Amino acid sequence: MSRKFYITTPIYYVNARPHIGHAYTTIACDTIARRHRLLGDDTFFLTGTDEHGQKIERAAQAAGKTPQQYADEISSEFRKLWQRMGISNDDYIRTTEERHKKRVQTLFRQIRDNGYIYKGTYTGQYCVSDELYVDGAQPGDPCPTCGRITETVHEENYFFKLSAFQDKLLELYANPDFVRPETRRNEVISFVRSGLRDLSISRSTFSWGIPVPDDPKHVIYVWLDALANYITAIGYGSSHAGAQAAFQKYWPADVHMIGKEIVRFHCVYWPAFLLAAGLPLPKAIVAHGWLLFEESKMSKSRGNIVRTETILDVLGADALRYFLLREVVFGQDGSFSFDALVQRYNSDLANGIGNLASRTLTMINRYFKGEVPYPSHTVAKKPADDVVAETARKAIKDFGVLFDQFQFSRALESAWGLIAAVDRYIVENEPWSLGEKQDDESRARLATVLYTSAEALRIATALAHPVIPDATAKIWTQMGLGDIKKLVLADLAWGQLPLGTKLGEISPVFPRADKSAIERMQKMEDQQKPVVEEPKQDSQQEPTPAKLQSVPAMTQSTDSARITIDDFAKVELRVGQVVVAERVPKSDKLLRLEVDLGTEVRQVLAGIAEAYAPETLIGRKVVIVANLAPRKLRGYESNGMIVAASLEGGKPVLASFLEDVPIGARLK
Ligand code: ME8
Repeated sequence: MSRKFYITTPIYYVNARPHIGHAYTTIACDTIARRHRLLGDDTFFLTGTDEHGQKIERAAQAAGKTPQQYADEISSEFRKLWQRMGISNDDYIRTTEERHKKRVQTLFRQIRDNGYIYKGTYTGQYCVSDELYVDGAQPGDPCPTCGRITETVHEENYFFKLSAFQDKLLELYANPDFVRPETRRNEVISFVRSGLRDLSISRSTFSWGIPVPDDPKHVIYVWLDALANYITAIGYGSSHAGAQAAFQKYWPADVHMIGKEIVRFHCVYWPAFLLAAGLPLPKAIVAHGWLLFEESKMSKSRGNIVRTETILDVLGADALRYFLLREVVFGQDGSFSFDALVQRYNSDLANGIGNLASRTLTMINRYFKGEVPYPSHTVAKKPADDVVAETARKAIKDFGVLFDQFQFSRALESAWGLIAAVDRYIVENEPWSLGEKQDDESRARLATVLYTSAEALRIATALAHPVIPDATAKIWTQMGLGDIKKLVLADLAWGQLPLGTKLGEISPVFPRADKSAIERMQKMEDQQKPVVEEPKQDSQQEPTPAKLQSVPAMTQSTDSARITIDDFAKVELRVGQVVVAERVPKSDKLLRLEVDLGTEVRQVLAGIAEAYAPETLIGRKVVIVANLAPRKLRGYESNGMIVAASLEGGKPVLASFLEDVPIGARLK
């Protein structure tokens, strides 16, 4: 009887378009799901979008749309991207779907009926970006997770008796497989040991959410709503027999895969909700690290994202899948760069598996009329043949063990170790020289060398299939082996390549990428960023305004120091309005500002406290460098820079306008 296997990604917020950070988790899960299907497991792979809550409501407002319109648009972008990438999810859940909403209400009722929900009043700080109640924070304090300023919430809420689960949760963490990797498990243990407070699980000051059953003034806390997707999608709370059977079959999940920033929600809140509802717990929660770009976490708010589409257009989905799983040590943070991507692509895909396939199959075509030759077991057999077979056997074993421990990088290393071994074997055995000779011994040796190479290629291809499904499916067909989906991975062993197999048509699977691939991808990404129009070549027109920061009179600008209009276009200067200004404790110079840019409110730290009293700045329009990488100053994240002239002695004077200008206007 086949085993069941249920794996989930987080459901992604619809306040941002998908980027390769989201693709990373989805690819990892897709790869695991594919491997389980090949192993014969009855596999269910779920992904979707998280569409309720204050953050989405505000993002929709800023975009001038209703939350539903907004969610529809972005959710469909995620869905289309996964389709384009060939992601093999079995369902796609949206939290605004009726099926989800009803079932979340059922879950709420169940927890309430079991005595774990009570009404109270919450006064405290809330981070809208993380949709997180920040215990112990004071008004004006930054969120410990993202550094954004928290908001004060004072409202009547429903509370969940989280404190009742402290001991039970600690018992759960005794199982080392429940939270992985170890570092995350330790973090969770120390968080829970430090004491759990009851959790507010409803909000009443906005309405974009699922109404609390029997009290629709409240909407259910977005994290309870979102986490429940893992059970609602497979039929929890449904009255249909089919859905109930699916829930019985697939729940509990085998793996919830997440990024490390949402560990607390998954490893503390989620199991507690399930325990309160009397439901079984997931078997493992696996947290990976962050993809970094230009040294900070890739995210929309930092403006340092790389779109997946760019890589798909230039190198294809397999290249991205391989790169992310091979290059990033799973569990740790990893940097993304186009240079590294192209380098890996060329060394491991074009020159690695791609080259092995084309050279081996081309020689079988040339010397054996396209039929897999019979190896010799007698005169033409050499110890080197057995070494390749042994390397392949070890790769099959190691790949499985490492992969099942989520060590994708090392698993791929073992499969590519086999490819490197065959490459060396081919060089040392020179099949092209053997092919020149007509004597029986040379022919027999040639047959053995090509059979050995082809068999090793088949094994590497089978192992790599879940990671690079398109290319391996092509190699499989080129080898004359038919549909790779029919492969039974559990039976994979050396020596199964049928003799005399007629090869299919051969074509390169990974054409080499040259340097222009990097430039093309870079350019495609730059084009996505807001562009400044070129000034018209009109002699009557004023030149581009002088720099806003004052330049000491002595500074000579030389040609080499000049920048092009494209360089200038990279700087996004916008008009913002100060909505909050306050001194930063223990700093004479710094003010903490919250600046409304029309589409969002940014926290910016500015070194202007000696020149401006904070209260004089409220309501003032300022110019802000909006696309500056964020940095931390005295524990606060500063997201942008206020532009000021710097006078002698360093006194700053804020840039301002004589005419009224709308918030958000771009300077160019
Ligand atoms: O947190 N590196 O949604 P989200 C690696 N809706 N992974 C990244 C990443 C990066 N730079 N950026 C995003 C939410 N991710 C909630 C989840 S689940 C019940 C609700 C991936 O849109 C990673 O998996 O902020 C991370 O946990 C997830 O996207 C966060 O997506």
